[in-house]
Amino acid sequence: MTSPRVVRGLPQPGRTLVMGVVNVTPDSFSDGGEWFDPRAAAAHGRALLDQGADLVDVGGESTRPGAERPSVAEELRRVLPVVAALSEAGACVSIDTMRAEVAAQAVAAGARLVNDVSGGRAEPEILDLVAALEVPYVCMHWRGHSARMQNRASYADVAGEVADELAEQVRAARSAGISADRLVLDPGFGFAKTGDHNWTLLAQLPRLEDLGLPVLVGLSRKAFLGTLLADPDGVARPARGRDDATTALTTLLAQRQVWGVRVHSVRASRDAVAVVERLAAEGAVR
Ligand code: PMM
Repeated sequence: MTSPRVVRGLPQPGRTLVMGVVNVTPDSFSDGGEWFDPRAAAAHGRALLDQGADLVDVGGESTRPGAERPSVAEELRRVLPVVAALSEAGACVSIDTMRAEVAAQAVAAGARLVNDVSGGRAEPEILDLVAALEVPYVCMHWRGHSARMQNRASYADVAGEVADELAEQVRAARSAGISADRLVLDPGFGFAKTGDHNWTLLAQLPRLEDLGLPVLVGLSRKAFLGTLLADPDGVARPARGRDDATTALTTLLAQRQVWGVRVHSVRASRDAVAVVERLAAEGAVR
């Protein structure tokens, strides 16, 4: 079964959506520091739009394992000007935050989607807020903050447990009043998961799709790709060298008709989706 591809309030291009990443952080594993200045971050977001991003995901907290959390005031200082500038430029902006206060102010500044990597577990009141604001919500599988999450990477059946725990998070979101047509699921690759867990979960994605909601996948530049592409001495490929593998994954995921992919290299993923769509029109894929 493939999951639905329509989310109320978001673009519906009839193909896999490409969400571009704008991390306004000093320390993200993938691009840490590069867009820390809000003006640089907004310019980067505009460049991602030019490359064809359907959504631009703005985040002010690094979720790298072991990262320290910024204060609420600092997170707001990082993201608000970027959300405002990109919304003004016509982008469909997503706010990547676990905090209700940040989500509220970002939506007031123009964000149209709340991407909560804790899926309501860090601050359950974010669910009430999202329900009241009537904005779409990404509910990601999560077992704890970055400082401790890798201690919780233990599963007997990773896909089954992630699906069950996500279903529980979705129940909480639904009972807070978020409508089903505004919900997106995300398996949370790399969050309380080892590289092997990521591969198994990716291979068994249909088990999450069986929950009947659109699925967003964030695999871009993640560590398990660095391990896969390690040099002959076993040294992991650095984050920047993982974009081609990321694009290969986008191709496979577009063929599976997932709702969206969250990536750093937008043009490459948009090209991959275009290729899949063109071949699908010939009846050659799926
Ligand atoms: N990964 C990161 C941050 N935010 N949001 C969603 N929905 N899914 C993800 O997999 C996800 C996320 C960490 O990656 P980054 O440092 O490249 O932003």
